[in-house]
Amino acid sequence: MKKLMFALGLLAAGATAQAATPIFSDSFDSNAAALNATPTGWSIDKGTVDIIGAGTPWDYIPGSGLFIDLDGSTGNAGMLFRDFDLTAGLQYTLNFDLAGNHVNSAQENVQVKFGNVTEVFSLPMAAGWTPYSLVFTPNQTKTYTLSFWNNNSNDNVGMLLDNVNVTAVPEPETYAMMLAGLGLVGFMARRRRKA
Ligand SMILES: [Ca+2]
Ligand SMILES: [Ca+2]
Ligand SMILES: [Ca+2]
Repeated sequence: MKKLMFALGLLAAGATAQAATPIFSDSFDSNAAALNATPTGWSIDKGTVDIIGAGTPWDYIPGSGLFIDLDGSTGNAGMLFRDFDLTAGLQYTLNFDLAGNHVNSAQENVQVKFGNVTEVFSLPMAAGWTPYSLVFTPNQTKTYTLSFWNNNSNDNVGMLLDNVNVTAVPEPETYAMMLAGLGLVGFMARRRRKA
């Protein structure tokens, strides 16, 4: 019985360690292409973004379906954001692809905020899709915001965004707690048999 519980514990911890659970994914391909638009499930603050790509005059990186120009067409780059209910003790990884401004050589930066983590990304003109990731481990279970905000406005051309996804895995400390929990279950099972 003891050996069985130990083996089960290892199995559970191993399986969880390998499997990052997908909790969100958006290729923006299910939207309708439009300038100054809000992709489904997202919100926009401070300005606008464009949904461009396949089937539009602005298919800068063919084969990507639709994607986001983070500087819309109103002279103010919009902050693209959405909320996530995140659980303390899980480690969340945000993955996304950015590409450079494909029209002019203006220096573009995109500020990405994921929960309490903020990082600024920059790519030269016409740079292709570049994968980035941010890791955030909440210390409280609550609603957090993910946002993308292009800083360089006034020219209606920003960096491009596609393939945003979020996965979750338990923190290493959580594995230890899971193992301890399984140990307790084994201990109680043994006690029940003795009683
Ligand atoms: Ca896409
Ligand atoms: Ca634009
Ligand atoms: Ca710009």
